[in-house]
Amino acid sequence: MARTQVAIIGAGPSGLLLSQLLHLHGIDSVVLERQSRDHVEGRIRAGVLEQGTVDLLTMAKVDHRLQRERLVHDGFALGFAGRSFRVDLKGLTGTGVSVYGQTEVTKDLMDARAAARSPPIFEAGNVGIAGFDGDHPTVRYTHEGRSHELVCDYIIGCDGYHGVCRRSVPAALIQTFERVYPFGWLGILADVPPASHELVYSNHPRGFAMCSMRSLTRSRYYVQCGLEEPVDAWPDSRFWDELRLRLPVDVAEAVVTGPSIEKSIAPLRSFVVEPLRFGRLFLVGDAAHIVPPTGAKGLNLAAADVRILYRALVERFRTGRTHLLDRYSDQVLRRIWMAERFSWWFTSVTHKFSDDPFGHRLQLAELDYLTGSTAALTSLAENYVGLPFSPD
Ligand code: RFL
Ligand code: PHB
Repeated sequence: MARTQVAIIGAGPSGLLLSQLLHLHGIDSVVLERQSRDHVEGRIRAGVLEQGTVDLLTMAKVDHRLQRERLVHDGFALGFAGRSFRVDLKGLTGTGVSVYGQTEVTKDLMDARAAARSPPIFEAGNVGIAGFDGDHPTVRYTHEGRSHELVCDYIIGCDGYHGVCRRSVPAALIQTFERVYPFGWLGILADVPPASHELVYSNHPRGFAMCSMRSLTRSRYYVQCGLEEPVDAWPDSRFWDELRLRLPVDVAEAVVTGPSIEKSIAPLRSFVVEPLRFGRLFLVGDAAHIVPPTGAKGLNLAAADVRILYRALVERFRTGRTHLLDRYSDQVLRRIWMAERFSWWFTSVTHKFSDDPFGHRLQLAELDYLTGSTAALTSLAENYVGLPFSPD
């Protein structure tokens, strides 16, 4: 039977970042991951980092490549009613955002954990957690055909929306809040230069579209699509045609097409559970909350949870005091609900919700108001770049 101080389930960005920060503070952890390293590194997901997330990655000493390769964006464009409007993030808030893929963040963290001779245990099967309502939680799993048991002080569920940790909590102790949207995002990645040097979010009567990027030679584009549509119904040519129809004309004309190197459909969902602590089990990141990707908040919110939790764990192991752990759930839920609100709102004003001409007119009025009001724009900008953390 093995022992560690903190057992972390899931080697996504939350689990890896928590493990790395704990390691830098002399706290020992084991990360168990269901998938292979290649699988985890190959998932194409988020692309925008708030400055608070960059700062945390710097604290975790995994910002070497990030500082060199990130693209700093001081604004983004909103397309609607045939026009395009720039949101000057830097001018409105004093800060911008960094474009650097989640794939790269994950790779940097994996490299750091491997360099510290503490890589995750990949392809850990049948992970089961127990005893978190008492003083001696345990994690059971199988690896390379053998069964293992890990005894620990705390279990941290960083295992995403489909993970095992949240599902291990008795139903009577946990409350779920959810909103499912009647559409998804079809995303493609292509090795072509981006159509615009900044991101573009476009409200169009045919549905939402957006332009993002991973580098100056790799573009990421999305179009709103039906939930029932198979990816096969979207050959590249159809995707490029639909994208151009939905973008402001100047952006559409600048789109460079090419073969997709990844294409997938993600459903949109808002989801939160409360609380996030159950005795010696804590939920972090997508295991506890999901936002629709419109506000680019998913990964940043996961990092914000880690920021609060690692300090609470450091305090507990240094002094024995649990007051910060006791506050974790309430503290992170405030920020989570603000991000839920913003992501829901930004989705609501940019997407097509069935054939609803009245609703579409309201969206246009809201966007029109935004472009004419510094107060409204500042609200959008301060949420997009990430709300400030309370002083440490
Ligand atoms: P992750 O990244 O889902 O990592 C969870 C890890 O846990 C593993 N796991 C298990 N391991 C062991 N035993 C089990 N029983 C396990 N069950 C699961 C999984 O294999 C996985 O490796 O959660 P984490 O670390 O909290 O990170 C959160 C972010 O990944 C997430 O918020 C964002 O990627 C959300 N998201 C996006 N966010 C954005 O800001 N912009 C985007 O464009 C964007 N696109 C996306 C996304 C999420 C997606 N998902 C989850 C389907 C696109 C997709 C497709
Ligand atoms: C992305 O680059 O994948 C991305 C960027 C911003 C978003 C969503 C996705 O709001």
